[in-house]
Amino acid sequence: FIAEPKTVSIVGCPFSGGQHRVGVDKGPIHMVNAGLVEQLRGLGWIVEFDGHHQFEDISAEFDPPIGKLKNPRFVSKVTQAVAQVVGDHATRGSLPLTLGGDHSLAMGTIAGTLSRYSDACVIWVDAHADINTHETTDSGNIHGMPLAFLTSLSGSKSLGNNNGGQPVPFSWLDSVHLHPSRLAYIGLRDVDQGEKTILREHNIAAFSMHEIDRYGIGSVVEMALDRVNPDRSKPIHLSFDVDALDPSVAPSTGTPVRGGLTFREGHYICERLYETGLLVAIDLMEVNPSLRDAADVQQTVAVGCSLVRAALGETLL
Ligand code: 4U7
Ligand code: MN
Ligand code: MN
Ligand code: MN
Repeated sequence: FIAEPKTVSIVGCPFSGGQHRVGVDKGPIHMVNAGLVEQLRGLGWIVEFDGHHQFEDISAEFDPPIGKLKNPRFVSKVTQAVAQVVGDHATRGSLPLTLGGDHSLAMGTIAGTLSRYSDACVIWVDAHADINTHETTDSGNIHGMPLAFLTSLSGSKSLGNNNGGQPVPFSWLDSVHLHPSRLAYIGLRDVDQGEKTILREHNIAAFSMHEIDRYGIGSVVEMALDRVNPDRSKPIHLSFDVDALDPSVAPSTGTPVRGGLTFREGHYICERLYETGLLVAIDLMEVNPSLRDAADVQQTVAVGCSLVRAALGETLL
């Protein structure tokens, strides 16, 4: 495949239905207002700004929980639309850059990537594993579950078939299967007990902050690639949750966890993935400009833009 599209398509996803805090839907607008489009043009990319997508709301009244899952119909509908948009950009040979919004959106972005690149692997940079199933989730927040749906540990069938004659939420994902051997995590430090069992049982490549302390970020990224992309030949989807960074670096996010990646460690991951020439899609998720004071918000938005620039080649000499 053409390793490096020269066009990047920015997909703004002002969506917060996968969790309960207000404000994460404002993340994309802040990143674009900070000048991201111009910054990427400055790196030599053709930049298409595909707008801030307006998602038709399904009000809570018509979207009661299914089991523990909150807003299942809304999240399903939005992520299905995102999958279509991202898949279309990828199919046209452009690199989709999706700005979130909460991390449930990655169900859409990764499904979209897989529709074009069926052999793609996923590097998931996050404090959290986001692989709770309909059974293991405590919070019921779907932003903690996208990888369970993508790997088919959860799915429409596990939600039963009682949706008043309407399609069961997430049935659009029934045909999507990200094999667990195609997934590698970097930056984990807050993984729920049920998730640890899943990572172990499915032998998923998981590099926590402990491994980063032990081996250094340079070795950890190679170890992650060795697991999911040993020949460095498969397309790579990078899904970056800004809470992977330490809260002192990226304070304005919904579920901060201390002990995270430094500014450089976060950037190194992006730089190294760019350098492989294999990146085909990028997500930058969970920037929430409503949670902290103006200076913290500005810092978090700026770091988000900076990570994206690093993933698109800024820091390579
Ligand atoms: B994020 C959590 F219980 N695991 O399931 C859950 F700790 O996209 C957090 O990584 C999920 O920010 C965090 O609710 C989702 C919790
Ligand atoms: Mn997270
Ligand atoms: Mn599936
Ligand atoms: Mn996440």
